[in-house]
Amino acid sequence: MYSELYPVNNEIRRAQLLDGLWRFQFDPKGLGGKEDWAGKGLPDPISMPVPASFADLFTEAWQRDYCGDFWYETDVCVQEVRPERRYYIRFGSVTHRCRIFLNGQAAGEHEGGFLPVIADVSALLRPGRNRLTVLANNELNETSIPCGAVRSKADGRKAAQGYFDFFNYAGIHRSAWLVETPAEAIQDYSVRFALEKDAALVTYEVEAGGDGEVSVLITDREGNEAARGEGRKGTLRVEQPRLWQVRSAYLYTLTVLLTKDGKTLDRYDAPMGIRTVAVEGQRILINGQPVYLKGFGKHEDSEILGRGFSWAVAKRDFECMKWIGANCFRTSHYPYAEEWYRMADEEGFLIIDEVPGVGLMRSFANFAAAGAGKSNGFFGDCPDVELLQKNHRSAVEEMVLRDKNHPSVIAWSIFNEAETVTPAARDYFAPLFETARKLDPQSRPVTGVLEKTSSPDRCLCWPMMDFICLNRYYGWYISGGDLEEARRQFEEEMDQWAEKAPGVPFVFTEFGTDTLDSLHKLPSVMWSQEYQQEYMDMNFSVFDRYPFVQGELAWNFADFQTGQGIMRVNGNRKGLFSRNRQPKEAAFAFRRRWEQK
Ligand code: GCB
Repeated sequence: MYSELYPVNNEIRRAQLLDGLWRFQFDPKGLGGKEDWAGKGLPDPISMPVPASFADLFTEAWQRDYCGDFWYETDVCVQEVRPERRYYIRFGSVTHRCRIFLNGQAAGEHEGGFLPVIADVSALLRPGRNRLTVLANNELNETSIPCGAVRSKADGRKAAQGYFDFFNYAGIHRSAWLVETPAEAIQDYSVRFALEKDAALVTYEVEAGGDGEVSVLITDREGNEAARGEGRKGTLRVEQPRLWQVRSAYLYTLTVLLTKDGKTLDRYDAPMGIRTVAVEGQRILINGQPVYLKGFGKHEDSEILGRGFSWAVAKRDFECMKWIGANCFRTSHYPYAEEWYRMADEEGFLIIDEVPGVGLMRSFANFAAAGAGKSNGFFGDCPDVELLQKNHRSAVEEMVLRDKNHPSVIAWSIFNEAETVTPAARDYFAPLFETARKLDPQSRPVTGVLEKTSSPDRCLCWPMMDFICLNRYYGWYISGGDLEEARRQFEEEMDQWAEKAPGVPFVFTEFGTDTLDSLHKLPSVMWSQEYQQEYMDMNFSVFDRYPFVQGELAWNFADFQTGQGIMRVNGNRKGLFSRNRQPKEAAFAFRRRWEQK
């Protein structure tokens, strides 16, 4: 695996941003390989912005719903190529899989659409103009995550069918870079913390190529030295530390230096927040203090861009989340662009970081059937469970490697609403939980998100979890329109959990109602603004009855795009904010509650 370090520019490293207007071509017949489009150039390209999903830029349905191979191409220009340097092409993600070519030569490939793609192009890059080509594919199947299928239509078109409730957006969703490092470079680092009365111990480990000497330096916000050390591993002492606190972040700078014979070979600077995370009894602790998680399950989703990253959208989302009094979000249902985590580090937000382990359940529409407790198996009859698990494990490994140093990340989520009631599911998940535990230097809690079928009497996977995440829709998928009956059923289940898993914190990672911002009705009906509020009040009163409930992440932060169907009105409308990030009425009630909580 290549270094996942986020690209930086300094006196040694170069990171050239390749975002902009690229050339693009759909390849429904899969001709590009045979005709050597990578070698000869795309025969009939149109222009395409990067980063963005391609789907919502077009005006024709076949383009929006396109499923299959598609190509991107651009020129990468460099002044010189030096033998003592290494050159990498790096994408924040390409959805769902891709192959990279430089000047017609294969440079790398990646499976999975939500984590970085890195290709070493040192041997292929030439001074002057280079042609960078990406062959991408957005088909879904049951061996890669997220899971889904491809249906072939009579006219030869393919249609992606996700076993999940979000639009199957695809494209180059995150920034593209040409990264240049020295040949002997800093590859990776990790930090973990222990707090003493008036000091913090920062234990670090650096991976670097060659036999150069490593030193690390911690500086505070004013640029004063807080600690310094020599060697590839060690423990540093920061006296009177300013801790990274929830919604009150303090970031030091960690500088890693690689030197040889007094000469600096490489340098990497990164923000560093000093904080600890632990689960103790029924509580989640940040810096030893209990924290109640308030916030949302989100999506990377906005008008026009689809799932493409935008600093402006992210900024607006953080402002809305601060306004409403949130302190946490889950990256449902896949790891987000790294820039989200950098902003969360700065804003003091907590993140439950989730792999795309979604759709691992056989049911007519996973979210609906699951919400009503009607799933039936998956791992027993999935075509190649070993390959699925291998891809799932790679996603866990890459996510932990990428995100392990972010103070905002407080937990890893291994799946959303998977089948968890069979021994096959338990055998499938146990090693994935293990992988996250083994790789995380900060030993963060590991969790998974349970839907209704994963009930206290049937779920076999909750004992793997450090805290238990529940998605519950009493009053929507269950007893919709009758909140009294819904409350009764909800409390019945909670009483069972109280008995089954005493001493474990619970976090609600989903609860919500589809709500149209245009609909008012008295007395309330499902889909109205009034119903959303009454539903939320009922949920809040249940959460407040059970002291082991340690968080409430509403579904969803904002309305978001899904596939078409009889269940969705141009997307999922469970947002507390509309898709263009304006509050629905219930958002004000959340704000009042969260200001107090
Ligand atoms: C769920 C899923 C989520 C759906 C949501 C819903 O349980 O985890 O992806 O969007 O329900 O609104 O149905």
